[in-house]
Amino acid sequence: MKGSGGHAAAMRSAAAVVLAVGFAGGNGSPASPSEMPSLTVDIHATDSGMRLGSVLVEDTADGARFTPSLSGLTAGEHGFHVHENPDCGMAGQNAGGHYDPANTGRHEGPDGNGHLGDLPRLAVDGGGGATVPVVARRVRVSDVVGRSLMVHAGGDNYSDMPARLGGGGARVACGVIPATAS
Ligand SMILES: [Cu+2]
Ligand SMILES: [Zn+2]
Repeated sequence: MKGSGGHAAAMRSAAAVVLAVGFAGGNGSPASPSEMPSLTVDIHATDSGMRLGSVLVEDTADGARFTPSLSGLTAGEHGFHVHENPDCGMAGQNAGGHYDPANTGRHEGPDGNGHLGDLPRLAVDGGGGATVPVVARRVRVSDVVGRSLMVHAGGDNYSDMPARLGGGGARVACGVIPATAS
């Protein structure tokens, strides 16, 4: 029976919180905190501008999950990052650098402590399609809204050595991440 009084008190204060939130919310705002935020990013080739598909970004308990539905890429692994600016122009150069809100200046991949935008490599099958989701454990959807998503020509060794930024080279496909999630 120990603690039952505390439980009752907790129930009362929880009820008070619900009441307070109800008043604060006023009439109308359809907040549904049980649903994880998500958004969809349309991806285009940076050279031709052709639409290659999209990437669904969702929060999960393990971090942000990026689920690609892409075609028209080259087979193999590709560097895949969140870049700073919501602009894919100039062959992707307008997107700026890897998103790095903590100003680490380091490319260390998804399990490092460098750029927050360092996502796991994107796997592309022999037919040029990408459908395998990746999860970036340090990232939340709210971190990446209003940025851009980039696919590089080459892979990513999650290091600045021997080549900077994982060595992925050219920016072949890009999409602007919407400014708000739903
Ligand atoms: Cu990149
Ligand atoms: Zn990086």
